[in-house]
Amino acid sequence: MDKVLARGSAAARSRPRAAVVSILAAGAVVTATVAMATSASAGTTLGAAAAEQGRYFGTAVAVNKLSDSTYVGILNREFNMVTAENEMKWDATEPSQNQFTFSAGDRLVAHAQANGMRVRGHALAWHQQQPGWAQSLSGSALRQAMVNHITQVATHYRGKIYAWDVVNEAFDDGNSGARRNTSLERTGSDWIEVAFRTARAADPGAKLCYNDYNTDNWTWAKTQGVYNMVRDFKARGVPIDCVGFQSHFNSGSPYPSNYRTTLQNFAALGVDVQITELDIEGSGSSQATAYGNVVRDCLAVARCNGITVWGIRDTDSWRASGTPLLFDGSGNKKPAYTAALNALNEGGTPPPTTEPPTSEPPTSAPPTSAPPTSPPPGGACTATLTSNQWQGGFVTNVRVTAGASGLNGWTVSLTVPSGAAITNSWSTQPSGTSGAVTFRNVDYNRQVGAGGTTEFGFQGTGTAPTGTPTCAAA
Ligand code: G2I
Repeated sequence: MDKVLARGSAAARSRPRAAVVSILAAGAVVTATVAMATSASAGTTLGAAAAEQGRYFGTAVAVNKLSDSTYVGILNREFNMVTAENEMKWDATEPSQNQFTFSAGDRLVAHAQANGMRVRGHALAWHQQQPGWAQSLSGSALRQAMVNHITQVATHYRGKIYAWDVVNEAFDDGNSGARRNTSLERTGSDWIEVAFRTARAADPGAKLCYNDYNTDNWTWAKTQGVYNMVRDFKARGVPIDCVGFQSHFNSGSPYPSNYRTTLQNFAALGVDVQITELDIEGSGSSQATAYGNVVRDCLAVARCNGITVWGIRDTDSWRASGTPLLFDGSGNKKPAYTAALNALNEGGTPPPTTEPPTSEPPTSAPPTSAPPTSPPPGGACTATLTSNQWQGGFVTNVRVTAGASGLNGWTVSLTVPSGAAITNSWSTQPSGTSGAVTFRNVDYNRQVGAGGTTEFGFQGTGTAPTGTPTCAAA
């Protein structure tokens, strides 16, 4: 990681270049040395050029190709972010329930760390590429399996992932703008926010993204559906940090002229945006133009963190016949490569922070809840419950609001109804699973400022608790 960032732009951006300039004045030749305030120096690879702009340039990697020297040569030379094309998906990491295999994903993380690259995690919860055992589950059993999967995988990779695609492709194609009807959706419409809260609890340092395709055109119903969900999540304090735009472009779903508008509008919700699976079918100058446009659009949006292409050579692509990538089958740079590199070197709007992070991710979670809408209560704290009940199970979110003195540790006590049992919880340590249960803060949500709020949650079988729990300072 350090290697790439060292190649990056801090010095280049701030260092004025000395140039020897000949000036013809009044018939005399005067040679003067002037300091020119130039833009950053041109990067000669995608990764270096992106780093000059405070961005990354990544690719999807198939781990079984790490023995192909042409492939690895391009990977190590050009890219400073990697995504596992398949190796961190549910079917790959949990082939039998609660038995995890991380070997292929671990190989990619090791390769990335050894070569100064960061890693995007893909994907924790998705209706596709589920193992057979998960495909046969439904309702609370599937919900619980999803929560366990996210917890185990995100915990295994804790501290090593730049951003996770927590939920992938949960919206319908077509004109409804509605959520996709999947077995996950049928566990309760809050499954997406449960997934995000679970991921935050397991790896508080990773950015948490929602990732989808056909969300690039601002006028499309699917784009609007995702936008409304993200707006709602931000308003309610669901821990979402970023939105991934897969950007698989072809004649049926071409690069839209309003792409930049889409990125800007999402960023204005207070999330980062990332281009996560870029490929553009075509060839020659039209393909090159589209690649250049995508790069310029990302650079124009301060919160666009970077771009990942979905493979290295055309022959590596899931859509190989559409020749959608930056290198041909022999590993030669295509016109699209040159267009992307040139667009990176043109520069754009700097990101909000001048440099990408150079240190380990923070160990405490960023705030996840919205500011209070009412004045702080008189006592130490109050707690309110919001539950989603389905047949046989429930998810309860608890919002803790600190009183005028703030909190340095807290407990919330309630009674789980008879016959019900807690099966999983996040952002808290419960004293038990049934009857009278006290929930204690975890490290990262111990402190709550005066009038501030924090949230935790739990999932269970049976009937959700109701009423107003007792909240106390600890
Ligand atoms: O479909 C393109 C991408 C759309 N967004 C989510 C991505 O995760 C998805 O990636 C593709 C991979 O590029 C393919 O490589 O996801 C496909 C599965 O949905 C991947 O294809 C699978 C094949 O279906 C399997 O038969 C094969 O065993 O790749 C596997 C490994 O080669």
